[in-house]
Amino acid sequence: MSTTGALTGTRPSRARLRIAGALAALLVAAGVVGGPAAQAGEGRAGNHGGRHAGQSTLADLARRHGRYFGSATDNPELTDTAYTALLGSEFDMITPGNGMKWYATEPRQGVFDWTAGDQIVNLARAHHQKVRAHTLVWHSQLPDWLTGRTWSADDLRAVLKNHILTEARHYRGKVYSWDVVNEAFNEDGTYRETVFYKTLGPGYIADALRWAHQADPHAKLYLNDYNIEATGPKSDAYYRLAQELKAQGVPLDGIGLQAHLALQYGYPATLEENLRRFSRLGLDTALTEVDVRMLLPATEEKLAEQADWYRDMTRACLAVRRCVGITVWDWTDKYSWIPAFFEGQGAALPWDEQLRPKPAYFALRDALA
Ligand code: 9MR
Repeated sequence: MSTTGALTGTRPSRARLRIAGALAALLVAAGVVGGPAAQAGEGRAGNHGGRHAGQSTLADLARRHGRYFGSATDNPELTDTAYTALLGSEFDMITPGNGMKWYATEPRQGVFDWTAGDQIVNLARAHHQKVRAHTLVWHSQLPDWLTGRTWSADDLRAVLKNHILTEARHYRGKVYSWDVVNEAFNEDGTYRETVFYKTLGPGYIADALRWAHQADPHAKLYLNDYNIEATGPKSDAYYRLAQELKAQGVPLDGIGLQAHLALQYGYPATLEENLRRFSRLGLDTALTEVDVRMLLPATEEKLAEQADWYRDMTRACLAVRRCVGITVWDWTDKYSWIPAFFEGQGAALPWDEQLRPKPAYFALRDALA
């Protein structure tokens, strides 16, 4: 994926940065957030990843606003018990980062494998968490049998229908929502030339939503993409498509704004306005894959600015009634996808690689409090 920096926006004032920096320093001094005392990375007694025993979690705080607070996770991380402890306690919504993607669930045509997805659904159940399921139709992480040949429209349509019906039926009643189609548009608002678009035309999106609804009538059905946090050609394309789909009675419930942000490209200043216009169409919205990366090394100032962005995004969601919740794309820098995809960048999540809370975590609490 190439998340580009087409976004522009206002940056927080230096005064705000100083205040955030001073606050972080105070928290470090008070031993609330990992400073030198926590450098060894040991879990401090009574402190659960920044939260004191008995203190409310991000999910508790979000719930008071009628929202959820979630995290993505991935199967290989689930052997890390310090990691799963916080995953299981701090959040009330889980998204499998990879386990429900086409390559994982239908590795051979017509042969389905639910191992990875089920593991995460079962873990979520054990912790009384809901699941945002991700994703039924995407141009990336497709199995070789699908990408390695050409398809007639009739054959690909049958393959797509079978995949959606089978997977959405398998998880029927077990997931809160589905990202039915992921990343369907280019930056300029034209349709991405995926195998589905090229073979089936733009109608594949409406078909996918209808089949998903047929298979799981209670799941909330989303279209999901990155770089659509601000208004602009790409999010306008979703707005127009959503209008059309609603007018045609296609079962679309929400738009997922991934929110893979980068400090060097500026904050999406029109986020709230953007959420609001989808709301007015009668759609839910959600921030579905939030992270805020930066050029490394992370400095106190960058972490303070990052904290401001997490706070501002959360406030934008809370300000719009139909923004139903926020999911971070995993919660600790230890398991972030960023360093492997963007050389020299990282530190994107609210907890660091030693699972210690960063200023962003406290900013989230602050926004939700
Ligand atoms: O988190 C996922 C990572 O483990 C995979 O290697 C990567 C492959 O593209 O996909 C990541 O998740 C993506 C998500 O499914 C869709 N939006 C962008 C995410 C980051 O690439």
